[in-house]
Amino acid sequence: MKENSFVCADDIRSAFSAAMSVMYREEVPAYGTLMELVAKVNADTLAADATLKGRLEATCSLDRISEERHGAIRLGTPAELSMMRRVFAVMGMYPVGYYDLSTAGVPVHSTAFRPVGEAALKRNPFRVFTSLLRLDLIADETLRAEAEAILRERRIFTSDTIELTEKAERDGGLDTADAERFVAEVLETFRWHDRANVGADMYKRLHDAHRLIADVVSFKGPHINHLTPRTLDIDKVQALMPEYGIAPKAVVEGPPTRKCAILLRQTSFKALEEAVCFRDTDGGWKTGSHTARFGEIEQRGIALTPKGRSLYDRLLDESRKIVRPAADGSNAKQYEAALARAFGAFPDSWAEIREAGLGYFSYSLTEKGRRTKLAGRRDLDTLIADGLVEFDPIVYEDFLPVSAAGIFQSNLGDGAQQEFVASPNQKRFEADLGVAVLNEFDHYAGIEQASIEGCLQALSAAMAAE
Ligand code: OOG
Ligand code: NI
Repeated sequence: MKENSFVCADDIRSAFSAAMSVMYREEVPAYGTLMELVAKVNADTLAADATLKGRLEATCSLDRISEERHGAIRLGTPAELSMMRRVFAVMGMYPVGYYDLSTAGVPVHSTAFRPVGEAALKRNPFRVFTSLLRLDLIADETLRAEAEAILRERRIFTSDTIELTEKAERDGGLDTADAERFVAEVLETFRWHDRANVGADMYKRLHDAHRLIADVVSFKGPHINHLTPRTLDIDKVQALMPEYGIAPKAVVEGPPTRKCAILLRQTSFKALEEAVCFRDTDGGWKTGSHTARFGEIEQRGIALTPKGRSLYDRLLDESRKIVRPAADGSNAKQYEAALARAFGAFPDSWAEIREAGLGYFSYSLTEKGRRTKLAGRRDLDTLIADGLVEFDPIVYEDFLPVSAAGIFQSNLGDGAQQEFVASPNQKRFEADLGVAVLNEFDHYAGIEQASIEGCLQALSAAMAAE
């Protein structure tokens, strides 16, 4: 088969995220309402800010601004995780970053499967935050063995998904008909099952150990638990949710509202209680309920360097020592005030952030730079000072462990706080995954460095062409 008859991985990912969106809106109507609210707030924000509109027009497609940027699943076994990695690879999604959530009382560790490289991100930035359950953190050995046995029996991928993934690996891609079939088959893995794999008693025991364990072990597959569109004004969507009949979580996770957005801000509406049935001993079904699925929104800012990230972590920690956000929202205002005060120490202009080496930037030639020829190389700061080179923030494409924990917690119910001994185990995670995760800092540094080289080369090429 000729290579050019393959569908590009970016297109398979786009088709997949569009199909997920349709499915999730049908399954969780409140999510459709959230999407409408996000689209409205984004339209209002663009209408009120011509500069923002112009900048976005130049860098991304405006008609897709309110589309999903990520979703999340929770897997039960190493075999599921490594197969999931192979499935995502067909869609051009690779594991970036390692997140240990044990410190936050959630017995999972995670990575984000996402497109890597500027071109692929621009085509469609859809990512899936993927967690693997850590039964090793469960004290009750009997229950752990039972949960393992249940998980061992289930098959979360259709046989066609496996066959098509192997075909893509063997041939180097999928043709149009296969790609379409692949998307439809993979969707099955993410679908909701209202019939549990277990009886009500087992569900209760799993649930008593941790709600998240019940969510992973009790069902046929790793139902998508949320999707997340992008908003241009997260504070406004958070404030408007109740008016639309949606209950938001208590606070927005991440940095406070700022002029120069950094990293990632996110919030969600609380998971809904849904009817499910459990296996009865007499072969019938017994009705009950399960709470897992929600909707989330995100607003992204600049990717921070290790130095910027450690400042972020320190300031977040400082403000949380003063006020820890309560799940019922009773101290939300105090938390916001403490957060804003702590982040007064984080520079809030692009020039200062750049000078202090806190963030990653993409460099390009100015109009003047494009007309200029230079003999020899100059350093970057001189080129900027001379008005030949300008810089734009590189967007953060990853996640934040404290924020992710806040999202998990708000959807596990208010009584679910539980302590685990912190035990990050990236090596174990990578062994289960079958590859090492990519390092996000290397990725941003690479994009920045390539943009600098591009400018320097263009300036001397202009010379050579004379
Ligand atoms: C994942 C929660 C983390 C995010 O955006 O940080 C997450 C989950 O609840 O499974 O999606
Ligand atoms: Ni999320």
